[in-house]
Amino acid sequence: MTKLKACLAGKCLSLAKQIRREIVSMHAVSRNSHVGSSLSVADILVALYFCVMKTNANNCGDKKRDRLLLSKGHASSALYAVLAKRGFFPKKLLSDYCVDRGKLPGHATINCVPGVEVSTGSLGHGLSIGAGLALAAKHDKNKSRVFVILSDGECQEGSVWEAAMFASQHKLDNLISVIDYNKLQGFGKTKDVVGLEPFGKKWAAFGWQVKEVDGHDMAKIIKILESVPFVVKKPSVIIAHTVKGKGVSFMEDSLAWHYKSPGPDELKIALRELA
Ligand SMILES: Cc1ncc(C[n+]2csc(CCOP(=O)(O)OP(=O)(O)O)c2C)c(N)n1
Repeated sequence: MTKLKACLAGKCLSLAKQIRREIVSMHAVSRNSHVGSSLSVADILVALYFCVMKTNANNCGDKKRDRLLLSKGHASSALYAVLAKRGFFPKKLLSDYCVDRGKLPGHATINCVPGVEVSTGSLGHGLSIGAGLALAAKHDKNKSRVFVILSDGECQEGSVWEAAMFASQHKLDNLISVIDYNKLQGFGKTKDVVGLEPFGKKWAAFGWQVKEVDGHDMAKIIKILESVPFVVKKPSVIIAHTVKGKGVSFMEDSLAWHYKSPGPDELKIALRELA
């Protein structure tokens, strides 16, 4: 890795820590669920918005921008925190997250603030929307790319696989799916509910080019995201191995923190660990 790349990855790691601090603080105020889901995906979002995507606060309406669809829309606190840090809207709005009359709903909602591309939260829709946007970009001979972040539990839904077939049929190499594979869903371990393995082979069988990565190793995430499409005329999928609740010891890999939100003492410990 060059010195410059190492420096960039280091900067992103520090940004991800700041984002995690915002996330736990937002959940402590709103007392909303899904803090673990947001901590899980923080590194991926930082890498995309700060290193990889051609998207910024000034090109929100530009047809040629890269787009990010957070299909696991219940992790909206992570998306809002990253968008605020990237300058899409003032950071003070984060205190509006999921509170009465607040501007930031608990599931990612289009038009609530600049930068949210699509409303999500009903799992299983993001990849279809992404495939449609990617196909439209191809028709327009527009080089913009569409990144869709899926959760593992969501990949149990048939609609994901319909979109996967459609994308390879149409050779959508401008569509990139990143799977936040934290191995926990709402009611237990993914492998005990409906197992996904052999996961990579399934995507490959649906015509996607597959790579796997440690979803918390910033340098590796950036490197792999920068190398898309992996193959011309094929959609790319990155299976990112992650830990739900990453960064806060008592939230890590704990089903309870899919639902719980930190009280004042837990917030203090979490912020200390994320210092
Ligand atoms: C279609 C649909 N069914 C149920 C839910 C309720 N729900 C919210 S999060 C979640 C599961 C979360 O697990 P996973 O999808 O693996 O995401 P993670 O939080 O682990 O990233 C469920 C079932 C939903 N949002 N959408």
